Amino acid sequence: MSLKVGIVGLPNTGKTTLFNSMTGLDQPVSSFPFTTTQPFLGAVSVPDERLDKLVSIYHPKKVVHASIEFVDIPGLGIGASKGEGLGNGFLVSIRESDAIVEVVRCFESEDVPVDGKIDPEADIENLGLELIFADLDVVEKRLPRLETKAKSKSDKDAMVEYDILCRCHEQLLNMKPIRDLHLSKEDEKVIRAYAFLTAKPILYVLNISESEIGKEDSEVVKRIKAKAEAEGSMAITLSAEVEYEISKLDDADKEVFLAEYGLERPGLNAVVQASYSLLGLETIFTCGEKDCHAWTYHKGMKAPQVAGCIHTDFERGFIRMEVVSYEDLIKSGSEQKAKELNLYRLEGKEYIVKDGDIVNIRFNV
Ligand SMILES: Nc1nc2c(ncn2[C@@H]2O[C@H](COP(=O)(O)OP(=O)(O)OP(=O)(O)O)[C@@H](O)[C@H]2O)c(=O)[nH]1
Ligand SMILES: [Mg+2]
Repeated sequence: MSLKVGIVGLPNTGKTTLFNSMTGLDQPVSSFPFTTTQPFLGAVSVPDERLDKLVSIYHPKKVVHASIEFVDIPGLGIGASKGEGLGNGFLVSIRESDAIVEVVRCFESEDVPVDGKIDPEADIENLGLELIFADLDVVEKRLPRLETKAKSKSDKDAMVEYDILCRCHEQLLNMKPIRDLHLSKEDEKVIRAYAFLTAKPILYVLNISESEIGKEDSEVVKRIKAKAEAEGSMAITLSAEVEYEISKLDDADKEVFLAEYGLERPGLNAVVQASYSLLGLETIFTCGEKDCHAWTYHKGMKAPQVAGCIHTDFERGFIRMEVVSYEDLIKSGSEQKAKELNLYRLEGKEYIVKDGDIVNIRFNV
């Protein structure tokens, strides 16, 4: 399942620093704005403590994490929609993303220049406006033609699409993102092809100063988090620079470093996990002596489709799915014990798979 998360933000907010820490790549970072001039793609494996526990039960030869792709997108300057900075040519990279991680500068640093003062709320507002302008552009180009078709009343689909697009238009004219309309699943489907930027789920990564790590959130951060939550988005704090340093350490040093900052785990884990959940993804596992494997599927999928995420033959020839929940397996301590306790179930084609299920697929092609 190939899903992409676009990392967006104003220039010099720490996007590439974050991208490098997540992917282990080394894309250029500097204190000059617009360092990144081309979108760059990297795969990130999804940290999952459940998989680590399963490995301690099965001792497999191989461990495979689920993974998602992140794209480091060049900074979007204020006025990008009017051609400022690198212009908005990179909006297409955002359009191609399934979800957005917006990096917001909260850190103070004399080495990294900033226009005026550090103002994360204004930055979020301004970047949001750029995306709104871009969507408005798309809607306003499309509406007149659709209106003619819809008003002729002969084309039912055009009438439905016109109605939804008018609602989007009004929302955008009020300078609000389409995401806040909370469209129904059916309506979303009708306008999916437009790939509206402001309709994409968003995670705000608030890039705070090193000295703020582990402390109570500042008032600004509290306000941003509350607003994100109210609109059904998410916001987390981390220091991209510290995350980058941590990512370069081996496991033992990592523990020490994290403890020094009073952190239980790297902030990156939260970024990846939140992105995963914004994308509506969940995980199942297949486990054995050979390998422990995490697989990604869309929340709400039924057993045969989920089986198809592992192998198309599994969907085509699906018979049954043997399932034990993660909690039940861990509680019993081993597969054999779980079987003795009758904790394994046989599920059929209508079973809606649950996050954390450990599965064995029976199929025949
Ligand atoms: N103090 C501090 N500096 C940071 C942090 N994150 C990034 N920086 C610095 O900020 C500058 C910009 O970082 P980048 O990662 O290149 O930022 P970017 O958002 O990718 O920038 P563009 O590609 O130009 O849009 C660099 O000098 C980084 O070292 C942080 O958490 N704390
Ligand atoms: Mg960059």
